[in-house]
Amino acid sequence: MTDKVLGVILGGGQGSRLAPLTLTRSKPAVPIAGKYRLVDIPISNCLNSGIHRMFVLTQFNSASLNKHIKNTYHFSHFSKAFVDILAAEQTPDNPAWFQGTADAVRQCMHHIVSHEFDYILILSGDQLYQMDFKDMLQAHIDAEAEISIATIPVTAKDANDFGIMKTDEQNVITLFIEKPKDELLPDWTSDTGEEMQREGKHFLASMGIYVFNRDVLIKMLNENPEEKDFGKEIIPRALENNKVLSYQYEGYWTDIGNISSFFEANLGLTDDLPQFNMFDTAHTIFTRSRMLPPSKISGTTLEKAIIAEGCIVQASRVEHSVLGIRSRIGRGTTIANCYVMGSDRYQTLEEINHANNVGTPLLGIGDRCYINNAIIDKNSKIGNDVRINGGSHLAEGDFGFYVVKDGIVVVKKGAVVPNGTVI
Ligand code: ADQ
Ligand code: ADP
Repeated sequence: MTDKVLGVILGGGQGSRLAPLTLTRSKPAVPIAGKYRLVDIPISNCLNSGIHRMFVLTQFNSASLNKHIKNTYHFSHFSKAFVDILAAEQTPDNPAWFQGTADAVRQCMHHIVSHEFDYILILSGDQLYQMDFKDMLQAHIDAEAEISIATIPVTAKDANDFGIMKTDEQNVITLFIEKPKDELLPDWTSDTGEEMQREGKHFLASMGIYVFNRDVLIKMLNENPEEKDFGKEIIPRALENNKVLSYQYEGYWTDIGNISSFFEANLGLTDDLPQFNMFDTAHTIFTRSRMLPPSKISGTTLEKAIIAEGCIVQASRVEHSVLGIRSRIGRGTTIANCYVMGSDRYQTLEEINHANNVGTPLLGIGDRCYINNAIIDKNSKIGNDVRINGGSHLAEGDFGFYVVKDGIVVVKKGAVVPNGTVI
């Protein structure tokens, strides 16, 4: 069954909600959980579900994304598996970038249809979850559906961020509204089951995960070239002409498309029993194997910390934080509630001596710093005695080498933060 499926991962539009992490890289290449990239999540879900052919659609084709995909997803010459990046491209008929999710698929369709498949599985690139798509495909086939949408019960507070639907007794979707306003919500409750109702989850939300029969998708995209978006246009129209099934999922699933949800999802991994289980060998998350040395830690109290490979940590305390590959943290420093992404390389001893002689910060985080509520993007150089204390007391905005969003301080990739800086 999964041989007949092609995966399409929507890698991101402008990526403005995740800025400044997307300033110099495309969204699928944003690092998560210390050693992965966002795109590893949907790709791993496909591979674990037996779907081995996929395209990643991205608005711009960054060097880091290309390198990551090229270096990570190797398949045997004897298999048909591939992970290919399709970036928005100007053609004689189309000078524009992708205008929305459906437009992205439409513009790439000439590449996609050259492969054999009966079903196309469309996935978002900015969600954290471990789902077996085989079950969803089986439900789609059993119900003889033309389109299936994975759905999840949500509360009224969350309902206006999602497409919300209503179904009949056979789980066929009868009504759909994209991101309804608060005043409309009372009309949109569903019977989501006893357990979900107890949690106050009365609304059936689209997870932005779609299975389309090949011909149905091609026809819809060709016939309605003005329709740019699945949630706003394609799905509402499909209800008029097609059998659209809801496949209800109740596992952990979260959108990580903006800074605060991205931050929460990363720090959530430090819980004793995280909702997203990186230790589940049945759902391995694949990523590049880098052959990094083990991490070296000295004099540090660690409390709810995730430490990736290749780190050198001499901090006094690391708490409720994720330290990414090759992170270096100096003596006497406290890191709390932070995602430190780490570095792409190590400095040589000569570079370190030179920087020490001229008094410029080293790659990583210096001595006697206090850093709380922050995301430190890759390759930043944070000096000694720096104090960064994120929180709602800070004004929001872009302050050059850092941005404050929802109280979270995001230090930009490659930033140099001088000794003694206070934020
Ligand atoms: P949103 O997530 O708000 O809602 P959207 O911003 O269109 O929808 O993004 C969906 C996915 O496509 C994301 O991974 C995004 O990065 C990517 N994407 C967006 N524009 C793109 C473009 N131009 N090119 C390539 N990729 C692009 C959708 C549905 C809702 C549903 C939620 C669930 O519309 O109905 O409830 O997903 O998260
Ligand atoms: P990741 O672990 O983030 O996937 P790599 O380990 O491949 O990334 O390293 C990321 C990038 O850093 C690579 O492109 C590598 O070439 C680059 N890099 C390595 N050494 C240096 C250096 N001395 N200066 C700048 N960039 C470097």
